[in-house]
Amino acid sequence: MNSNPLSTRLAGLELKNPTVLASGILGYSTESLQRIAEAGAGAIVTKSVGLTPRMGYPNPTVVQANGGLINAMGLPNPGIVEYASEISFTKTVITVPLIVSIYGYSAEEYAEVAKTATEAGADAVELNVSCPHVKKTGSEIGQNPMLLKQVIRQVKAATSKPVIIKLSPNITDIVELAQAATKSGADALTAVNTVRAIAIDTETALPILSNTRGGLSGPAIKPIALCAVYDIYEKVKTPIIGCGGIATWQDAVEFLLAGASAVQIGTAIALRDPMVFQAINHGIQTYLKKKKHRSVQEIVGQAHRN
Ligand code: RRO
Repeated sequence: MNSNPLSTRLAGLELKNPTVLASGILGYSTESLQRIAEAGAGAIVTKSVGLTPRMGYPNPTVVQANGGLINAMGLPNPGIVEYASEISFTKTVITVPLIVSIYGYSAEEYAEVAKTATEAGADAVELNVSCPHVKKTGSEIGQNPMLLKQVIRQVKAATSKPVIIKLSPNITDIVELAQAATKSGADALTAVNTVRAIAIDTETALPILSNTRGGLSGPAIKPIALCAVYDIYEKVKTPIIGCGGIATWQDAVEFLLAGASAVQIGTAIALRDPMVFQAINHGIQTYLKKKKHRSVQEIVGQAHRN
């Protein structure tokens, strides 16, 4: 038996612990991703990258809200051709799985980006089909089961690596999308991306973000994300990665009990610091010991036992 109680398997990936860097928080550079790996993350997800470079939106792109952050970065990225060499270099430096988040404006584009990322050394791809505020990609794809299926099928044909689907909470029934993703061969589901939100400046009497609307992350969305994980776990067998407002070990354990096999941490790094990974892992381990569990895998979905 594996003697590390925190180790877990997820969509064919071996993780030394169930905490994962969420997409979008620390960008692309090897140095910042290495810093998170050294802080104790069990895997790393990059910021989303597409086929061609994108500038993103002008400032302001982030505004603080009660219990979180509202962002509308607008998918700034260097494009996969430019980023491929950084993926290869990052792989020579970090020892935890590297998951490359990708987006596209069509199924063909998603597939092409997935292929290039895989050739560059990605251990898995996470499909961003849930960015709440960029037109013709993100949630415009992920809110439509037919389009979502096409994208996943083409990506699965383009890569032999695990394909993870990041779902949007901005939908009536997230379980329907989770089922569509599962039918098309998704290896894991990340639940959830940010919640559509807005902030207004009373002085200027205008929205604060240059894009007007953005996505809310952080503790304010934790109960929404937790409910999404709970609902999906009831109906779908595909492994789930919980994401949304996880800042403490108690948050992480709640997501595991709801049915997540791993958790992603994002805003807590921005609002606190990367050491949050160590604190969360230490807390999970102490909890497992206290409750006499040998492995983190034993508590996945335990809240469903009645
Ligand atoms: O870049 C963004 O503005 C962004 C993305 Br791609 C996403 O998936 N979720 C989000 O809140 N912001």
